[in-house]
Amino acid sequence: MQVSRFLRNTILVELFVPILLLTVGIYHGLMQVIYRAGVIHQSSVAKLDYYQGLTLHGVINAVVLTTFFAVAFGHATIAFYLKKEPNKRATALSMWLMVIGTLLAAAAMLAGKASVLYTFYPPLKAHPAFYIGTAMLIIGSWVAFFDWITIYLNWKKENRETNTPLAVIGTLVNFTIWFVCTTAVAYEVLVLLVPWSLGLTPTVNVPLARTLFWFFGHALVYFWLLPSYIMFYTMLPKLAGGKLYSATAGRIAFFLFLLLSIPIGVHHQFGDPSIGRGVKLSQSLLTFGVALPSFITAFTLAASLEYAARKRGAKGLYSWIWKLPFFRKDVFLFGYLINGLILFIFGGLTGLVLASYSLNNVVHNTAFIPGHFHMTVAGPVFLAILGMSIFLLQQLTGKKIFLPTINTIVPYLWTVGVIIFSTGLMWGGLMGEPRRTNLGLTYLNPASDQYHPYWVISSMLGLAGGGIMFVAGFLYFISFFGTLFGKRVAEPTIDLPVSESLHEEKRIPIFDTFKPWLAIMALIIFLSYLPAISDALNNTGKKAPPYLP
Ligand code: HAS
Ligand code: CU
Repeated sequence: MQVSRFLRNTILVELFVPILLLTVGIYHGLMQVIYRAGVIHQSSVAKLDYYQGLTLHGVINAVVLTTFFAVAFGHATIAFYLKKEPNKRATALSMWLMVIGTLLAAAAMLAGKASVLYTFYPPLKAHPAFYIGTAMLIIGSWVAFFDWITIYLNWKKENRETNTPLAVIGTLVNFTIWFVCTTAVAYEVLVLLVPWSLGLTPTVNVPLARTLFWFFGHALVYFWLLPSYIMFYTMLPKLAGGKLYSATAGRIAFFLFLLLSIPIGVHHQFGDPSIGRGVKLSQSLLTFGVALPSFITAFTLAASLEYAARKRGAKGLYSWIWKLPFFRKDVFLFGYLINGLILFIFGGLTGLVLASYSLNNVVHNTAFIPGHFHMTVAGPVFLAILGMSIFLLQQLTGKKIFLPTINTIVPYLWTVGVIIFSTGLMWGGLMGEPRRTNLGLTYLNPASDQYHPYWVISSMLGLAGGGIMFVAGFLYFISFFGTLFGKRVAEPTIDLPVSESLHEEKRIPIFDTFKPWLAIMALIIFLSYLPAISDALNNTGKKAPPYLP
């Protein structure tokens, strides 16, 4: 499908800016494993310290890249499926807010004035530019969303009896979750943190800030995940050469995410003394509930992949797997998506360990947590972002993929790296290895009185896996930038792969409307968060003085 030059350029900028910054983010990933394993203690290249590097790593990779990509991919999906282009002014405003906000936050981090990690828990305090920049990035993404709502409503008026395309349902569900959850972090930032950072208020209610952060922070992980789910449902079966087993299953999964993504943030606060046990237990149970749409997805996709393989003539109970197009360069996106899914089996299962209120105690705040989340956010999320970014780049510029063999093996290399890396971190975590700690300076430093040799092997595994991930990332950059600066060979287009549904998809009105789902969503959030916020307001303890890193 042809799209206007304006939309093409906007999407390209929204892919280019975060991928360029990602070079910094991935470099700091490598420095993390090097510091943690105690190989070197201070970066001799950029003179950045451990927490400054960890903040850049987390904010760039997990917040900037994911938000820019969700907006760019949203533009592509809405335009492709609804055949309507977004409003020029809103789209330009959205892009500039995101770009300028990111530059502000990046300047604060690079200047060493915002080494507060991506969770910016007070009493860690950052320069106001960090908070204001992040807020602008978020508001920019809202502007794009508001415009898509108008496009959707107009489309629906003209197509009352047509089922809204699954990818559009996914995009609108995702940005609704995003809009609701970011209002809490906007309150935290604008009402609590910015005045405090400017010196206008002397203290901050730390339990309230943390509770508002996690109201946002857990839903954030599904905001990262849902663009990948859209690709899994609407593209993967087609790329595999088959059909989607059930599109209705996809609709159910997206609406369940709408209901359950937000009211479970307290599972990140099982160790917070300010929140009562009843809230923790109920949100632990709801967390098991949110695994349901992922289980639905796992079974639907496995059935779709098996169908594709059998269509290609595969036989046998399990051997059909080898008929899938793992290393075919023309469907390289398949490799990115399938590797993400394989990692997500382990990422999801470790999430269920963490969701258990009692088991969580064993590993809370240990290296087990980054072990878990590198198999989720650095698995299905990151691989889908990389794959789709180079896919869209190729189509929107009409250029040929640079070094296509390299591009095809990147996701496999990355996956091997993540498996080794996460195994090291989770093993260490089970032995009490802390997260967010410069082990090389402390516990793994033989000269220190904190020396703790148990964690030598686990952090060395982390180093080996992290090194492989770095190489895969580096190869990706060669392929991405090589494609960007290559020669044009075709007309620019957007042609997303579209999976047909295996069973004829009848329109079921309840799965083609938002209103009742939004009402239930509001009710569950209200019931689960009213007691959490009330606890946070009432059990503040002593107000903490600001701590400047
Ligand atoms: Fe998590 C902490 C629980 C999913 C990210 N999580 C984190 C943090 C991050 C994160 C970043 O309850 C750390 C935050 C921090 O800095 O403190 N998580 C869960 C649960 C799920 C889950 C229950 N997490 C994610 C996703 C993330 C993510 C997705 C990013 C995108 N997580 C927790 C908890 C904590 C936590 C606690 C707090 C821990 C603490 O103490 O601080 C569930 O949504 C997971 C459900 C998933 C499944 C897997 C389904 C499998 C699929 C693959 C199928 C494969 C196929 C391929 C078909 C049940 C869909 C077949 C292959 C062939 C070859 C044929
Ligand atoms: Cu969570």
